[in-house]
Amino acid sequence: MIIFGERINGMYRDVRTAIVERDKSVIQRLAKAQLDGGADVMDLNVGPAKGDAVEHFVWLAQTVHEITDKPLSLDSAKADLLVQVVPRVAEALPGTKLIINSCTAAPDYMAKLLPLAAKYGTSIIGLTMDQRGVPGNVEQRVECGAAFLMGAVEAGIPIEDIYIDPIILPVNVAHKQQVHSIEAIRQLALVNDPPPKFIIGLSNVSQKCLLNHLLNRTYLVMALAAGLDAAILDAADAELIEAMIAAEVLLGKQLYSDEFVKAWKMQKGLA
Ligand code: THG
Repeated sequence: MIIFGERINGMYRDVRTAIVERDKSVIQRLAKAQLDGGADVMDLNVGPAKGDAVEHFVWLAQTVHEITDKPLSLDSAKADLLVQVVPRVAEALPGTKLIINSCTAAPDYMAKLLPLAAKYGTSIIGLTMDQRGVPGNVEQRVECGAAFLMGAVEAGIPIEDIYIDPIILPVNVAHKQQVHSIEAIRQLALVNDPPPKFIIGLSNVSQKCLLNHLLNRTYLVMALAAGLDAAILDAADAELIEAMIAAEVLLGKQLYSDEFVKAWKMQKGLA
């Protein structure tokens, strides 16, 4: 599974403060913890940090790139911000793979972000929602995913660079939607050959819930069984990563050995 480290997000107060104060050490320490946990990609989100969001993004990307060559996921719900940020980061860090996180299936989002992804050779994440919001049923989620996928392929984006995100909502506010997201992965994986990649923002499922770590790792295993390829998660959560490794062994994606957790770490250069 492709692990996107979630922790460099201005939603966290320590990150927000470090961005505004341009304190590299805080960001690099948090990023290193994600990398040490097995992150393959670093998700960067400036959140509600005060000041110039474009300059914040460029600084965050440069700061994280100083300690890793891994791909960077530029995370914002604002298409107009991403339109400014992607060319700046691409220019500042030539050769670094970028992921646009995220686009929706709404026509104005696709018109702004799909040509941008094609021009800069980035990957892009498409959410299964459109201008009407997050669908309340599986059928419309699948329709949005299919519309995004068709638009992305038409824009010339290679299938390997296309991710679909069936939007995870918190279980304490949106009862039963977690099942819709999983069913959307199953259906979209079946109707597309070759399929795009499927990704979720895992921690959404347990936001403001007690036993959030337990909910996260249980849901990750369920989604992996349905065909998930990637997740934005806290790679520093060791029990979560262990549940992921065990699921991959049981799904036949990795060979069993008596020390399968250690084998995974060695394969990643972490042990
Ligand atoms: N899909 C895509 N991108 C995304 C999301 C998604 N980016 C943002 C978000 N969702 C994924 N990142 C996070 C990061 C943290 C949390 C949730 C999602 C989180 N944090 C804890 C909380 O709020 O309870 C802890 C907060 C704290 O300690 O301050 O839940 O879905 N494509």
